[in-house]
Amino acid sequence: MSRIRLALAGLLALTATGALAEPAVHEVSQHGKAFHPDTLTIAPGDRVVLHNDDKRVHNIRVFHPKLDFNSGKQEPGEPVTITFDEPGTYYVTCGIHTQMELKVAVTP
Ligand SMILES: [Cu+2]
Repeated sequence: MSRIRLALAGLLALTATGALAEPAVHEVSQHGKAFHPDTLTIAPGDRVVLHNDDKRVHNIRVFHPKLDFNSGKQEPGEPVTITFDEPGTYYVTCGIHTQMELKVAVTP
């Protein structure tokens, strides 16, 4: 069997055992001008959904070489979804309430 065939067979086996899992969705609430929870450890490709459970507008920001994100105005009740594709440590903040911080560790 060629090397390519072996690699393909390995990939199919991984898929069959579920090792290549579907991306997970992580829910985060914003209330009291804070993220709850305020730290997450996730896998590459996972999504984080940030819910504005405050009665005020937020503005979700991520400043990172691999992810430059700006939600614009996030109204109360409005969810914002961020997909983290690349491993690394990211800090999600609010452009209005700069003391807000959510640490997201993306580890393979
Ligand atoms: Cu805010």
